[in-house]
Formats: sequence, C-alpha cells, structure tokens
Amino acid sequence: MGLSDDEWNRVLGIWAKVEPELPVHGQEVMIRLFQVHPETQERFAKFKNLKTIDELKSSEELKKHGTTVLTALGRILKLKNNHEPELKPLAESHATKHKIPVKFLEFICEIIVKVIAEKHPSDFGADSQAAMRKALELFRNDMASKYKEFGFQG
Ligand code: 6CQ
Repeated sequence: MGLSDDEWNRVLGIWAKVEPELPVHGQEVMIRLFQVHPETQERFAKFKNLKTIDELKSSEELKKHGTTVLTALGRILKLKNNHEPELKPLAESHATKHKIPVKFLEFICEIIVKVIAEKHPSDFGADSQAAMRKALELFRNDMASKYKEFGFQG
C-alpha cells in the first residue's frame, strides 16, 4: 500500500533534517550495520579487514560510502514511489554484481530508522517512524521484484 500525503510529508520532513549531516549519519549506519550483522561487512572488500570500532571510525572511505548509500536513498525517497528509473540500476548492481540478499536490505533499513531516531529524538516520533518504515518497505519490495527480473532470488 502507498503512503498518504501526510506520510510522505513526514518522511521528507525528517529527511531534510538528516541531509545537512549525511556523512555523519551514513558513517553511523554503516558501523552499526557491521556491528549488528557482521556478515554484511564481509560484502565490502574495502572494509572487511577493519576490525575495531576505531579503525571503522577513522576510515574516510567508509564515511564516503555512508554518504553514497544515504544520498542514493534520499533521491529515491524524494521521488515518492515514482522511483523506477532511479531504482532499476541500483537493483541491477545489487542483484548481479554485489549480490546483496533482500534480508540485508531489511537490516540496513531497520538500522537507518534507529540511527535517525537516536539523532533526532524530538523530530522523529512514532508516526514519522511508521511512515519511514512504510516508505522503506515500498523501496525494498520494489528492489525484491526487480531482483527477480534480473534473475536473483535475493
Ligand atoms: C551500499 C551500501 C552501503 C554503503 C555503500 C553502498 C552500506 O566499494 C564498492 O564498490 C561497493 C560496492 C557495493 C556493495 C558491496 C555497493 C554499491 N553496495 C554494496 C553493498 Fe549498496 N546500497 C544499499 C542501499 C539500501 C538502502 C542503497 C541505497 C545502496 C546504494 N548495499 C550493499 C549492502 C551489503 C550488505 C547493502 C545492504 C546495500 C544496500 N550501493 C552501492 C549503493 C550505491 C549508490 C552504490 C554504488 C553504485 C552501485 O550501484 O554499485
């Protein structure tokens, strides 16, 4: 099911607060993802050898990747579900090149919600969190169906 205008306003409203500090949010998302789901770290040739939190925190490359992932996600959210042209190349690379299971997409989406909630406690209440979860679910579902088109069961 799609999102109402109010729900999209909530999603894009909080995103406008995330955007000025995208690298900080992105770095936190990646470190948390690797800590909570270590199998995800193995997928990044550049980062799999970083063992400690200090090593992860001091990697400029990791910060750049964090910015990349959230920039791409922000672009998709702003399209409010008319995201097919933006999503297709992403689904293709993650299906055929990086081979990232849908389960890992679920992991990162949940962590994104948690990191935003921690960093913006007064601007990201229950209704906004629910709206964001819904938007991320649409994104994931469409990624999953595109995965199948590219022959990856995910
Ligand atoms: C991704 C994910 C994170 C950080 C950066 C990218 C957390 O070094 C390289 O070349 C990296 C190749 C690459 C890999 C291994 C890559 C490229 N991703 C992964 C792995 Fe993705 N990614 C995810 C998104 C879900 C919200 C979005 C928007 C996105 C964007 N990616 C993973 C991964 C492994 C556990 C997950 C869960 C994941 C999710 N990712 C890459 C992008 C973009 C824009 C790019 C570069 C272009 C491309 O398509 O290759």
